[in-house]
Amino acid sequence: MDGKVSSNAVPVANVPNSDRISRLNKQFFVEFKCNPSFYVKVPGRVNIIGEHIDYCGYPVLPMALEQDILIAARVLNEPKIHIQNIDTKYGKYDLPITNNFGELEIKPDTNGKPFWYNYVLCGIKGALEFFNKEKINGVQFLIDGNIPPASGLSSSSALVSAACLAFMYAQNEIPNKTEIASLCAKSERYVGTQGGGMDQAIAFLAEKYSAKYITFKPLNALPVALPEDAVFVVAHSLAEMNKAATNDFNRRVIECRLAAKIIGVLEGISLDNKIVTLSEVQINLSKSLEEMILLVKKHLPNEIYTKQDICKILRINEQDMDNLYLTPNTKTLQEFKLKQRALHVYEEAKRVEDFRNACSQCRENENGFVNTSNGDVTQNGKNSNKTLNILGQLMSASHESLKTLYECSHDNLDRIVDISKELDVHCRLTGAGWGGCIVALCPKDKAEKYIDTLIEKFYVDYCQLNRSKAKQYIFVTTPNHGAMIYTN
Ligand code: ADP
Ligand code: NG1
Repeated sequence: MDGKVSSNAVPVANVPNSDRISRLNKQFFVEFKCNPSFYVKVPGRVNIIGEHIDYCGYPVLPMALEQDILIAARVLNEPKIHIQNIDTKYGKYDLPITNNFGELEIKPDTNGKPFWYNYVLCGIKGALEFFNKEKINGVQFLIDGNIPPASGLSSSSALVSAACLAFMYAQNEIPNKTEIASLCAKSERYVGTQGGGMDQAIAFLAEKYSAKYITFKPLNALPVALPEDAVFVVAHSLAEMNKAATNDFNRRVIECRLAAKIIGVLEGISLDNKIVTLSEVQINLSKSLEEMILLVKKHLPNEIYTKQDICKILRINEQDMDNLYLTPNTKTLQEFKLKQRALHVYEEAKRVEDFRNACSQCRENENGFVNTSNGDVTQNGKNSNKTLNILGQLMSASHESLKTLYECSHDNLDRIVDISKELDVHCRLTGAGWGGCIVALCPKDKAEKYIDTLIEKFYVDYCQLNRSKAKQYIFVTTPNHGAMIYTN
């Protein structure tokens, strides 16, 4: 970074004139008795398909939302951090930075749930570790977020990423998008979860009007043109789940690690004691996803594996297993589902490829006709119905797999999926799950009826909400751009 601005740098623009910025300025003055010197904005995201596979090394297909985390910031000449939130339910936090920046402690509350400002500290810790500066400026942050929290729309990563970006800019650094995305993926793990990097990647690499096909190693984001005659509807299940407060998320991560290790070992790959992902094993074996599915069935036939079973296969003792493969919050687990998790991952990775191919095969040419990959030229409407159907089926299959193989759905999510099916609309849970939101692919001409039906049948009848409240929980979304810095 070193002060140079690369062509891939996070964009800097003039401060927009908006009610939200005015409100933030007023509150900033009340809290800190001065004006902010700059702002950063980082969007949430909805993942269209490719769930729980980023941490296994497989590509995913998200898009950025309109909802975001906006930070108003001021640079301080002394090494202090003051963090406040516009929403008073999030208390303030003050920290003098000691000389030893590496010791910024990020600890949860006594119930193991992270404090909200831990996510901000993750971002700052990442930034501090990244550059080697003798003099570090302090910051005052006032945070305003409107991404539904703990709902699979990546509020936590937007908060980590915004804090990291703002802290870097306060040190006069304008980071490169790919570098800061990787840095934030790593630094969010200080909160305790072993995420794969999808959220931070789309937060920085998103572009307006297109979803992104994101690959890891190396990190890259290619545009995906979505069908023009459909919209994506996001609906909240009214159940929230903080990923870092339980071990459900990390359990899945380590189950995938163990499955990868066992397949690798039983296929005779020399892996030492390294952690490998399911995709690294596939690459190492030079097999297709279909062949990997067969290998899962061959090498992982059991419904349940105990710790002893796994140690026996890997020829290690339980202490080695704890130290080499488990996270602090999964060391007490005794039973693991390896076949189910690995099957989901390989099949979901295949669905992402199929989804992307279906999107690219249905491109309109200038004549209003559609060129398909097999050379057929068909009339737009007819072909597009077929594509929507393919995409929809893939989304429904993804949900079914997350529900049965990955066991990360929730009754409310399944209820929304069932109501959607009655209307022939395909949808799936998005984000980590166990609550949160669904994303539905809905033909444009059906969207109004679909939203009305969900309001009536799910929010009003099933959840007993009134209609006007219900409307806050469901929205149509289009792809937004990624993170920005605003200054005058
Ligand atoms: P998500 O799927 O939204 O990323 P997580 O469970 O990973 O959910 O993180 C949610 C947590 O992020 C919240 O419990 C809260 O601590 C923090 N958070 C999200 N949005 C805000 C906000 N606007 N202000 C303060 N903290 C927030
Ligand atoms: P959400 O639930 O939106 O925070 C999490 C992970 C992603 C990915 C998805 C499941 C983090 C920060 N995010 O997203 O990396 O694994 O679950 O696909 O851990």
